[in-house]
Formats: sequence, structure tokens, C-alpha cells
Amino acid sequence: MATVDGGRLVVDALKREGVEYIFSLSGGHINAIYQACLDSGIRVIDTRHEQAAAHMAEAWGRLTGKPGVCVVTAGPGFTDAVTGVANACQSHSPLLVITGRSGVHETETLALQELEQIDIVRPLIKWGRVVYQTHRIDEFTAMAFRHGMTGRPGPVFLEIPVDVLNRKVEESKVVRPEGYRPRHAPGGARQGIEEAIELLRGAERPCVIAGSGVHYAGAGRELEAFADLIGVPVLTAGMGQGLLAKDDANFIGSPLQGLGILAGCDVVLLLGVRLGLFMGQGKPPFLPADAKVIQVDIEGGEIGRNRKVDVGIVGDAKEILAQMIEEVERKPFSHGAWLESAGPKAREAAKGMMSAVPGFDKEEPIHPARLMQEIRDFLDDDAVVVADGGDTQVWTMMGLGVSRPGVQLSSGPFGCLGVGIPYALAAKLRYPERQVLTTMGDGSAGLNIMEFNTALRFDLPIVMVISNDCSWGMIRHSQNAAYGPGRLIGCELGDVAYEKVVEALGGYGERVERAAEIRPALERAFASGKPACLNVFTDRDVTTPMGAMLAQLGAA
Ligand SMILES: Cc1ncc(C[n+]2csc(CCOP(=O)(O)OP(=O)(O)O)c2C)c(N)n1
Ligand SMILES: [Mg+2]
Repeated sequence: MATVDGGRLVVDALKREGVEYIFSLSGGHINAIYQACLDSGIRVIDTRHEQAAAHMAEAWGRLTGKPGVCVVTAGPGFTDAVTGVANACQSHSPLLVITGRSGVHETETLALQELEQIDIVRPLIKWGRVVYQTHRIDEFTAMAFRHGMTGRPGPVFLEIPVDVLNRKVEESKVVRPEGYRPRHAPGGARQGIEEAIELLRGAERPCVIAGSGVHYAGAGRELEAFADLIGVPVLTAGMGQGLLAKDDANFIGSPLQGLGILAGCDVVLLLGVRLGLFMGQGKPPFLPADAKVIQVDIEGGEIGRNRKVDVGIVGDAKEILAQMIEEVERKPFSHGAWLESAGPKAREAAKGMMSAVPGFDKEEPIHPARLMQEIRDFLDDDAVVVADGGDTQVWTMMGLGVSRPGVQLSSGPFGCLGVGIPYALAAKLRYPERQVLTTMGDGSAGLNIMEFNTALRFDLPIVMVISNDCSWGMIRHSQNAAYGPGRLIGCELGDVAYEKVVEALGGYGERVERAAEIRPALERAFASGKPACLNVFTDRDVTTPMGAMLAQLGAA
């Protein structure tokens, strides 16, 4: 009589979904899953902290559009991963977390690592269950994929008690699901499409903002075709960055880079982009108060968040763009003249944003804007860029753009410091042939720096560039603005040789203090072929426009 254990059933379900890696840190409660991975060819990427495993899995999900899989052990393994789940929750990233648990039979016995785990993550997940029957593990894993991949993505969660996982059941009793999730996404209501196109036809200065929803819908080609067809300037945000190439005639930059053109527009088409912090909550200076708004989102609950919307369409961005293209083709129009008059100026303004900053040309201390420009000028067109840190992340968002879809990563609205190294590692795993660089505040660098050990063990030569202001800069600046220079507290970090930490772990490191040294140091870091850290000392007195905005809100 053929039998199978729970670990094998988890792995069978993962294999059916094409999973190649699990991101994890070991523990007795999940040994059965590891053993099944050994036999099945799924690779276990084990990190030095479960938070990093969750961030890596989340990044994998963002990069591939399919849930990244994080497997953690019971109790502290699980709680360590919660920050990663929360980050995925706020960014709606595809993520499956599988956690071990103490056995059902030992409930309330003060067993090792016993904890009511699912209650802790319930507010953070799209769907989650405890699996109590071994023969249904495959079925529950399939359910997790269905909930994670249908509609708007988000984290899903399975908790498998160790006795359920380790038990062997007869193969003939196992539930093996088939055809358990849809293969097609929903289009938009016909009338909404017509109303949207009428608004765009009547516009004088329309703009499109394309966000993560367009990335997850895989609608880059449709976006390009639609923008080209109606001659409209396009800004890209979140995981939508890179959907149009830098030299595409319709492409302007990110919303932050394109505030100038947005200020003058009369109709805005929002495609899979939420009106949160990074969109100024849909208000000026991001969207003009009197602009008409068309909002397309896979999640109805996003439509009308923070401002009045004139046309709201619920559905998948790829389907809806195809419908919009059809509608325009029936009765064509173009705003090419507006694009030609406003586009080049807006593009130049976006490009020159960094060099226009006072202090940009100084050799020492290096201005963070200069650092970003040097990185941008150095990187290949298909490089992956990750941003982490406070002010450092904002400078990165202002100064660095990507030219490929789905390869610019930052924490998102959760504002979670420490994602940079795990995100970069996942990106290098996904794109081994490309340059992968993460910018990083010095404070943020400290949070997951041990993952350079993971980088070494799995031969993932990422490059981390620290903009080192020897402090938790964004908070120091906001304290200074709100309470005055005599009231700074809890923000100083001192001069730390992070490059030596990375060297000690087996990587490559350099300290950089002059602007002219940045490019040669980048060349050496990438040429080393090792995971590398450039510890670049930057001007600690400059702050970003976003930092100043947050200081005013008291929200940094
Ligand atoms: C995990 C986490 N802890 C604390 C904060 C609050 N916070 C926001 S910005 C910031 C300072 C970041 O310092 P650093 O990484 O050095 O970047 P810098 O602002 O100096 O460029 C802090 C502590 C946060 N966003 N995330
Ligand atoms: Mg700092």
C-alpha cells in the first residue's frame, strides 16, 4: 500500500504550480517539507533571519507575478516573518507563507513553540487556514494559490501542525485537486469603457498613470499600444515602473518626476495605481484638484479612495486596455500634438531633477542626488534597482529609473526599512545575468546585513550602495524641523565600516568619500563578482522634498 507524508503533499502542490524555490530558515516543525524538497528538486534558499526569508519570497512574487513561497518554523520562526507578511499585505504582493506549528495532539500542554499563530496574521492576509488533515494538505495548498492569484494579489497563509505534516497517509485517500483556479481575468463593463474613452476623447491635456496593477496583469504591450494610439503622456508608479522603456516617446517618468506635467493635465487615467502616499493621496501637487479622473482597478474597493472619480472601472488592466483600444479603433482620435508640445519638456525636467539640486557638483561631502545620478549613468539598461532607507529611498525614487518592466523594487506604502538586501537577493536569483543594485540608508543596512552570508552561500553577487549620513537621517531631519536642533534624540549611528562587515562575511567592500570615486568604485564592485558593499559617505545636512513633507505631517 503506497503511503505519502504531509511534507511530500506540500511539495507536490508547489511543483504543480511551478515553484522552483522556497525561502526559509530551518526548524524541527518543517523538516518534512525540507526532506520532500530534497527529493523533488525544489531548492531551499535558507536565510539568516525569517524576516529576510519573507521579504525574499515577497520580492520573488513581485518579480514573477506568482506567489513567492516562504516556509518558516513554529513560534519564533513564524513571528519573525510577520513583518514580511505585513509588507506584502500593504503592497498586495503575491506571497504564500507556510508555517509549522506544534502538534494538534499537544495543544495547551505548553509544547515547544506553541502559539495561536493564525490570529496574529489574520488582519494581514487575503486568506489563511490551519490544515488539520494530512490527506487534504495538497488541496489546501491549491486553495491558497487560488486565493492568492485570483483578483488582486496578496499574502496567503497555511499553518500545518507538525503531527499533521509528519503523518503518512494512503496515497489512494489523498485529495488531488484539478482545475482549481480560473485561467482568465475579468474585463470591464462595456458602458464604463465607453464613458472613459469619451472623457479621453474630449480631453485637451490627458495623462495616464500606470501602476502595479498593470505589471501584475502583464499588460505592458497593451499599455504601450494604447498610449501610442491616443498620443498620451504616461507616468509609471510602483511595480509599473519600467513598463515603458526610458526612450519611449510617451514615457515621462514617475509621478514624482512628472509633477510638472501632472499639474497641467485635465483628464487622468489611473491604471492599477492606488491613490496613497506616493500619489499624494490623489491631491495636488500630484493630481490637479479639477482634473477629471478615470480609475481602473481589479479591486473595486480602491476606486474613489481619497478623491472623487468620474469613471470607475473594475477589472483586469490587460483586458480593459484591450477593450479601450477596440473602442478607440472604432472612432479614432489622437492627442499627439499635446504629447509633442509637453512631452519633451517634461522628460527633460524629470531627467534634470537631480543635477538641479543645490550642492550637486560638490566633490565632498557627496550630495545623495549626485550619488544617484552616478549610479544611473553607470548601470546597464536592464539592471534591477532596489531602494531602501529613509531619505535614501526617496533620492533613489527621484533619481533612478529602470527600463525594463517589474525590476524596480522598494518596500511600498508600509515604509519597511530593511527590505533592500533580501529584495536584491531575490532579484539576482531571478535575473542572474543582470546587474542588481540596492541603494540603502546606513540605518537600514544594519537591519539585514547578515544576509550577505546568504548572498555568499548562494553565489548571488548583488551590489549594495549605502548613502551613509551616519544616522537615521529622515527622522533626524524631521525631529530637527519639528522640535529644533537642541532636541534631537535616538538618531545618531556614528561612522560604521559596513564595507568591512561585508568583507568579513566574504564579500567585497570599499569606502567612498569623494564624488569622483563613485564610478570607479562601482566598476570594481561589479567586476569583483562577489556580493559587494560600497559605503558612500554623503552630506548629512541635505533632506528630500518628501522628507520635508513627512516632517510637516509628523508622519516619518
Ligand atoms: C522597520 C522600520 N523601523 C523604523 C522606521 C522609521 N524610519 C523611517 S525613515 C527612518 C530613517 C532611515 O535611516 P537610514 O536607513 O539611514 O536612511 P536615511 O534616511 O538616513 O537616508 C526610520 C528609522 C521604519 N520606517 N521602518
Ligand atoms: Mg542614514
